[in-house]
Amino acid sequence: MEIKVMHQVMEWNEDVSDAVKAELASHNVCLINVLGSPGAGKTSTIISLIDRLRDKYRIGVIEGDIAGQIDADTIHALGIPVVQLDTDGACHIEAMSIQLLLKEFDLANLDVIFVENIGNLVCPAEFNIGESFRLALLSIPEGDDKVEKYPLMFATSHALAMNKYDLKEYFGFDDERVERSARGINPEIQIFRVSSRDGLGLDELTGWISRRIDDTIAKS
Ligand SMILES: Nc1nc2c(ncn2[C@@H]2O[C@H](COP(=O)(O)OP(=O)(O)OP(=O)(O)O)[C@@H](O)[C@H]2O)c(=O)[nH]1
Ligand SMILES: [Mg+2]
Repeated sequence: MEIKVMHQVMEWNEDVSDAVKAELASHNVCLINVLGSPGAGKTSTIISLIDRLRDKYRIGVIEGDIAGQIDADTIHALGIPVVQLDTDGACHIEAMSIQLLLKEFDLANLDVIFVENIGNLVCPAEFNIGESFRLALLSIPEGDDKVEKYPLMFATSHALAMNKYDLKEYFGFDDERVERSARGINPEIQIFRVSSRDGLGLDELTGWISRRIDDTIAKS
């Protein structure tokens, strides 16, 4: 019985995800689902990307957290429209929440919405939220075995950014292992080595994201 209920929730989420996609397409808005562990650098990376993309695109942010609004306050201080989604302890965001939150934005005056998903390598990967594409972050201190141990997130993401690359030497992190295991389960995945702290690799990541945004907007 429990499995059947879960199955229905998943199917329902897929329907709502499709509806979110259609609504975003009707307004020419690209939604980017940013995933990764707590502390992987999701907020830091979103801020770095906003900095590099805001002259070209009108950007909004949805901040998912299980409590508080620390990240939303940080984004708000940049003068970017932001909505905090408090999941009340739930470990992921569902499409229905995005559908409701879209009403808080002036979609006619936006090109891009970043969604910072809940810090978690497991649950968020299971739920489509109407995103145009997924960006997964894996930070160096988490270890180079994480793609093998938590494959779904990396199998379903369009890009993987190894963040905190400035710390690589301290952690003996084998980035080739990560690249091999990610390509093994997802041959198309784009892989970037970045540091949101010192800017390494962010121009490449920004260039790829910008092309994906342009493709999405052109298709809608
Ligand atoms: N050395 C280094 N530190 C970083 C880098 N990116 C982020 N940090 C630091 O890592 C910590 C966590 O970064 P956040 O951006 O808050 O991470 P997050 O994934 O948004 O965290 P949650 O929202 O709590 O899940 C902060 O102290 C950042 O300053 C990086 O590239 N290098
Ligand atoms: Mg954050």
